[in-house]
Parts: sequence; C-alpha cells; structure tokens
Amino acid sequence: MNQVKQESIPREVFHSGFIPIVGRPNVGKSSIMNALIGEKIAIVSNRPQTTRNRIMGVVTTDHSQFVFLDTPGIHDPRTKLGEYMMHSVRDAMEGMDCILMVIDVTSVREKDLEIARSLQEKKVPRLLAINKIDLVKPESILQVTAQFAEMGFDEILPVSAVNGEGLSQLSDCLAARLPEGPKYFPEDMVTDQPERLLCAEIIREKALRHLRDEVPHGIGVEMMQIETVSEELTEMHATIYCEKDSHKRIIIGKQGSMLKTIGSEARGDIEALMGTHVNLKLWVKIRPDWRDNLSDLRTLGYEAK
Ligand SMILES: Nc1nc2c(ncn2[C@@H]2O[C@H](COP(=O)(O)OP(=O)(O)OP(=O)(O)O)[C@@H](O)[C@H]2O)c(=O)[nH]1
Ligand SMILES: [Mg+2]
Repeated sequence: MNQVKQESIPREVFHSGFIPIVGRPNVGKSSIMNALIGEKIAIVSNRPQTTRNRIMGVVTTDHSQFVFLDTPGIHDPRTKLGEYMMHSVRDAMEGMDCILMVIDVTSVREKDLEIARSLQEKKVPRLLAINKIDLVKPESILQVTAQFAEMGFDEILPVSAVNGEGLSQLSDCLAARLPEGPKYFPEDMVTDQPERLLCAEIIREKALRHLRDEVPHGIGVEMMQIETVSEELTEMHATIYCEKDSHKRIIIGKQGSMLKTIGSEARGDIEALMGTHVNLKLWVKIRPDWRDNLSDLRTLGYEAK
C-alpha cells in the first residue's frame, strides 16, 4: 500500500496578549491607549489622577489581538479611592504578557525611575514610551533616553499621542513581542466598559476640564437612568457627587451656568457615542468624604475585588 505523505499545511500563527499601560499620573497613558485603538475609550484631562479604573481597550488585526489595560497613574494613595486605584494597577499587571510604561518627556521625576526599577523584576517584555515629544527638541529626548538606558527595557520609543508620531513603531514593537495566543475577545469588541460607565466618565471628563483647584479630585459621577424614549432619543439622568457645599455651588455655577456647560459638552460626546439624540439631566449632590467611604465607592463603580 502506498503511503500517503501528509503535506504540511502552513497554519496561520495568531499572536495575542494583555498589555498593561503604567506610569505616573498625567504622563499620557490614556491618550496613548486611545490613539492606539483609534477610539476614545478612556477620558483624558490635564489633571493628575484622571483615570480611576482599569480600562480595557482591544485591537484585533488579521494576525494579532492587543488587549491594552489603561491604569490609574501610580502615586502614594491618601484615600480609600487612591488605594482602590493602586489595587487596579496591580490587578492589571497580573497575567500580563508585555508591559508598556509611559513617561512624560517634559517632566521626568524620581518616581518614574522608581517605577522603572520596580518593573525590572517582571519576567515579560518591557517597553518604554517617552511621550509628549511634540513639546520638546530632539536633544531632550536623547537626554531622557539616556536616563533610562540602563533600566533593561527591551525598547525605548519616543512618541506623541497628540500628533501620532512614533505610534506605528510602538505598535509594531508590541506586535513583535506578543506571544502566540488565542483571540481572547470577539474582533468587533473595543472595550469592556459598559455604556453607562462610558457616559458617566464623559461627564466627569467635562467636569475635570472646567473645574479648578481641589474640586475635580472630589468628583464622582453616577449614571442613574438611561431610557430609550424612541429610536432617535435617549433620556439620561446622572448625578455628580462632590464633597462640600462650596464645591456644589462651584459645580452649579452662577444661575446654573457651569452645570449647563458641563452638560452640553458631555451631551455632544454622548450623542456621538450612542448615535441618538440625548436628553441629559444632571443633578449635583454632596457626599462628604465619599472617597473614604467603601459603600459610596461601590455605588460609584470603584469596587475592590
Ligand atoms: N502635548 C502633548 N500632550 C499630551 C500628549 N499625550 C497626552 N497629553 C496631554 O497630557 C494630559 C494627560 O493625559 P492623559 O492621557 O489623561 O494622562 P494619563 O497618564 O492617562 O493620566 P492619569 O489618568 O491621571 O494617570 C492631557 O492634557 C493630554 O492632552 C502628547 O503626546 N503631547
Ligand atoms: Mg489616564
């Protein structure tokens, strides 16, 4: 009997992996994740500690799937919310396949070096993105690169989340480091954030943009109700929590002007997200010390596992 030789059929190899994005507050982690995904999933602001949760962003190509995990900026926590945020960072690093650390070229601190050192013990590929290079001259980039040269990073890449410079190189480097693996999530999935959370975050982003001093840190947004009125109209009710009466007055503004600004900017983004007109109703309530109250934290979606 003739032996039939089994032809070896080349099988497409698929690469995938979980990639936490870590670094100090305000360095541009969320901006980089949004840019790599091509959609705005995580809110961005010029206030440190904008991101409070681990936020997943998924990119699927023919050959690979990147599962990015945007995380809160690493800092020494002073409230239970801060502790929860740092817990989210550690949580995101469990089971990671590759890590992306981000620094801000315009403001390198000892804390950045400390974080880089703490990553040295991790047994996965480590990439460093030097962000905001649109703001500096090439000499500064070289200087910062030299500071991190001995930290054992597999790659150091200068990027700008704002003008897109260096992002395709970053994406190629990440792809080259992903291990062989399955398609963890459906290819049309972009994030694990439910709609109500995305909408609440959009409202918080607009509040962060317009409020000053210590007010933004004490703000939490809860989406109370989302109701489909018709195919073209959604009604939403959300509450903005703050910690003091004086903050409440600032958030509402003169004759409601601040609340109106926050609401109308948020409505624009929410309408784009939902694809319908949105009737957005906002309330402002005081919850003293909610950042240190476990049940308040839970209500606002900051639930420690
Ligand atoms: N010029 C410039 N600004 C940037 C760049 N990337 C981010 N920013 C700005 O830096 C600020 C912080 O950006 P985020 O993406 O919110 O930073 P983050 O690291 O996620 O901050 P936290 O969530 O607070 O830890 C925002 O005002 C961004 O617009 C960049 O490449 N160039
Ligand atoms: Mg962020």
